[in-house]
Amino acid sequence: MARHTNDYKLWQHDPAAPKKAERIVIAKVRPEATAPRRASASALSASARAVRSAGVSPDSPLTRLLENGRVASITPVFDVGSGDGRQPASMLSGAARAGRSARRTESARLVEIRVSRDTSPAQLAAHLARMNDVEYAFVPPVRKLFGRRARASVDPLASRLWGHGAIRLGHARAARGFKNATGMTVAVVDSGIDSRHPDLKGVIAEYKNFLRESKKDFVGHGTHVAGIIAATAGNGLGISGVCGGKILALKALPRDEDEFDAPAYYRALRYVIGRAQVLNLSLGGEKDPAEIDVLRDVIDAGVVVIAAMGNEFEEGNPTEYPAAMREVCAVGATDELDKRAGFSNTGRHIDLMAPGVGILSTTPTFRYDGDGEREYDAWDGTSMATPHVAAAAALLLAKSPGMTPAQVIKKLTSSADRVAGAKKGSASYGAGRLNCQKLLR
Ligand SMILES: [Ca+2]
Repeated sequence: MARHTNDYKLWQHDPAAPKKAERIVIAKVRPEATAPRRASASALSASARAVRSAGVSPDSPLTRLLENGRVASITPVFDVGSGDGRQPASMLSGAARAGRSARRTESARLVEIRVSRDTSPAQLAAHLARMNDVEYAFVPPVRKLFGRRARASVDPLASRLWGHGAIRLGHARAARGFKNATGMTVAVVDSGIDSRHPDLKGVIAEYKNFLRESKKDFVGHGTHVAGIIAATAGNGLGISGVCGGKILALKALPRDEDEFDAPAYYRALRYVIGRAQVLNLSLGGEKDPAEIDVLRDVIDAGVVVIAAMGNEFEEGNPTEYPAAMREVCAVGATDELDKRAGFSNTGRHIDLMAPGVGILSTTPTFRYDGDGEREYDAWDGTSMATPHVAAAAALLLAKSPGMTPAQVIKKLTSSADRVAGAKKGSASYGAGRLNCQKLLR
């Protein structure tokens, strides 16, 4: 069905007002719709100029939506030509460069459509999806974080860093030729980071806030994830991270899930291109075609993307994205006995497991999440497993800089320990539990 329709039954009022995060529609316009076919700029109406600035032809039916008031604005998600899409050529290996295709610009065709108050976003998306000029259109699903404070923790330091032992990090570090990931940058798209934490000082390469709220990490989640990857080792304080690399801290997840801002999230993902070698996504949600396009661009640019399986095994075990993308490394959580944590989602798309129960890491030094334990605390989640693997990927790239994302993921899985009888294709354990000693051998 690609015919334009004027059936205004589409525009019936929704009984339930959509949440703030649901007031926009994301659409991908077809390339042929982006070239204006007539009229100079001065001859165009204000609406036509607005859609043209979004990279859409003024001839497009999208212009009519602006003119009849169904749509408040149409803007490109990415400011093409700005730093957002800068070329990462200097960071790419030959193989990664050769693998780059026309697909690289797919995400440049995404537009954000702000819906007028009396229009139903879901109905508008369905209407747009039927237009010839539009490849897809949808109300973006929210992205939620996959880690939570272990509420009962009374003595967090007692739990220590058992995860480092489980992934054989000490053995890996003791091996001849071991190289810390000091030249590597791991991007953390998350709730922000407490950049003043004494164990994260000097670790953050760049901090960018994509939201309109304060840059502070009010959730604590991003601060916890960052500490697992790169808390300073040997400074006489708290804990140490797995890889000794730098963090590209990108705040794109709000304090309140209802405030989720999909375009801001996409911008944060694409910002990673040319700035980091690994992207940690301790988050997920329902399938989102724009996220898939943006992440394919990121991966085509040579970035290894590691994502959490999700913590809802006991609540129906849903398939979470972006972990379910084939090109993304999907990580589940194990406990100290190398058993799958009860909350850790399963599925055919799982790549491997890493420690994710009672993981001690950095937390904000200020008040966060109501009454969160300050400075250090032990948390549970596939969110905590994922950064163990992201940091291991950075160690592997420090040793072998030319590897492509696909090669890195293959090596992570082929070197994993087949705990609990894990074998290739296991929906519970994937290839098994991360083993840094075998990974870096
Ligand atoms: Ca430390």
